[in-house]
Amino acid sequence: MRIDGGVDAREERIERLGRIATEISRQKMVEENVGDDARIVTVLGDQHAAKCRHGRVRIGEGVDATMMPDPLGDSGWYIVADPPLDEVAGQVADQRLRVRPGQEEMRQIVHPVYDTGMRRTIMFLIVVLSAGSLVGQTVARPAIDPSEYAARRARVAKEIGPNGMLVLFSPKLQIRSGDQEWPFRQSNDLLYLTGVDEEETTLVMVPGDPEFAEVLFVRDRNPQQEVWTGRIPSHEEITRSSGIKRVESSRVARNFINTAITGWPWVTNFDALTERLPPRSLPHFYDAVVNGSAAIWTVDEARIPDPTAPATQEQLFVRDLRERHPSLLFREAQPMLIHMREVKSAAEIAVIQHAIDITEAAQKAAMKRVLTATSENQVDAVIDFTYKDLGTCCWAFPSIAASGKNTTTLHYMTNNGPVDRQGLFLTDLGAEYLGYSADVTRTYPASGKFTADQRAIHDAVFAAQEAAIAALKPGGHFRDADHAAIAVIGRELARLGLIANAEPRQIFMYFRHVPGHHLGLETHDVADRDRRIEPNMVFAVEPGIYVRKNDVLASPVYAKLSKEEQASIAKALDRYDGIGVRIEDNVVITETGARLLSSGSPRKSDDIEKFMGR
Ligand SMILES: [Mn+2]
Repeated sequence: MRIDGGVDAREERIERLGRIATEISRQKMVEENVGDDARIVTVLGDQHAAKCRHGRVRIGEGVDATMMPDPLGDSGWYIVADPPLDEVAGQVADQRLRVRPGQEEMRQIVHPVYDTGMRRTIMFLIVVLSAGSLVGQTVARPAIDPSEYAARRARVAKEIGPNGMLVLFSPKLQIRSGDQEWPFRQSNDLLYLTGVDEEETTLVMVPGDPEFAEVLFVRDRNPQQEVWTGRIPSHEEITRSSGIKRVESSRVARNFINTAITGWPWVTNFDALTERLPPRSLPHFYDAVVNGSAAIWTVDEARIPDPTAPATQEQLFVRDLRERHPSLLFREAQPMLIHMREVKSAAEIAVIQHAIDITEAAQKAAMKRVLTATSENQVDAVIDFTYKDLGTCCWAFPSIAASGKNTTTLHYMTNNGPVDRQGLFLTDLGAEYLGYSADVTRTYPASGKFTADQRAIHDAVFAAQEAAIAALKPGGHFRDADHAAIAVIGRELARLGLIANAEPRQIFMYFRHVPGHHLGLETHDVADRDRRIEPNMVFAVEPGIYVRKNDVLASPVYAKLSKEEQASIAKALDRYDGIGVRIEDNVVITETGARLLSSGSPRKSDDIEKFMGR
């Protein structure tokens, strides 16, 4: 980044930083002093440079930095900078303090965390940072190592046991209209166990027969087809990315499953045959079929039960096998996979953080754009632009860009109304990265300046969110966050005169949804709602207040109130009608509480106004 040094000098500096970082991680337990040209500071979340739009941590010009994530996830990231951060002529933001300290304060931050930070375990180096120019900057993106997919499959193998067979299919392409298809999206469980984001993929695991413990069926290379639809990865490439050694053609997937169940030899190359009647390929599994202990594990249950929906591939598969092989047992794999997916690995948290960073860049772009936009569309457009510009293909869910009264519609997705200059603007956004979702909502004034009434509602929701986040800790339950948020919202609604007293039915007139959910491969990630909170679970926390005057006046709860109560509420409704505020942030559970992952875009009223520059 030292621009005057030229490209060679810069690369040399970055390479040297990489070496320093590697040295530190090797000597982490014994060596605390890393020399005169490097210091370590712990910060939350991602780390980027001053002129970089990601904007989590700002580092002044002329600084190269490299960073390492803390795999334990509770003390954040390590930055090695050159020159040392406390000599940087710029600003470094430490989000834990929710301030953007200047140089003086910076010195105070660096040194205390320097010692404790060094004692943390550092396992790998993720991001080599460079900045100065947005074009051509080299930012290594977080990824999930094939060994991690292998470890997940090993857990599944153990769970389903030697008599089990797990079968997972990728979804078929869906028709949008005519001969146009929707973009392919891999099924989450298949993605979770293989990382393979390809259509026509089937994972079959038969742990009892080691040769076929893991078989992945994928498309073959096909030059004719590749001319039209792009490159198909080779089987070798699939092996490299997934760690699955046995990769076969998708054309023979069902044939293989039938072979395993019927006890035939599985032959793909007849020329190599030396015996007329080769032995069974999967003798152990076949024995289990014969003695009635063979179990087919698949995800049979639909997430949203709908008897009129067309059957999924898994459902058709199970239906077919039940008819033809009545002795087979069928087991639902979903609870096992949910249990695994609820607790995230260090690599998953880094990937989610990346999705969040991109989402927050979009939030900040939206906050700036709304100041001059005349239509919600225009704000939506910079959100999409930001996602793609920062290197992710798409959203995890359709963006909500709502102006004025539309902020009170929970899942508003029309995004084409005019911008109400006096109203609030709400953007509920989630970029998707490597299949993982972010989910961050900000509500801000379209003019850049909150009115007193808008601010009152915004601050009430913020207080509720802070209370909910503070209530999340290992051993607890997500309901604790729910109760904490409701308590604050009830108190605040009563204070604003919008309810007569803080009873749940009255609060429900303004806050109808649950205050959060697990976050992962799904935005509303699969979860066992009764499970206690554990470290490395990731949640979105999203309380809100939505004032819809006519709905409240028409509600049976309102009708039951006394005339005086009704009159007093009606007055408050006139004042706050059309104000909808949701604040949504993402947190990871640590050993002691919850750590904010989405501190890179302003959350508090004052910070929002300051950021919007009005
Ligand atoms: Mn959400």
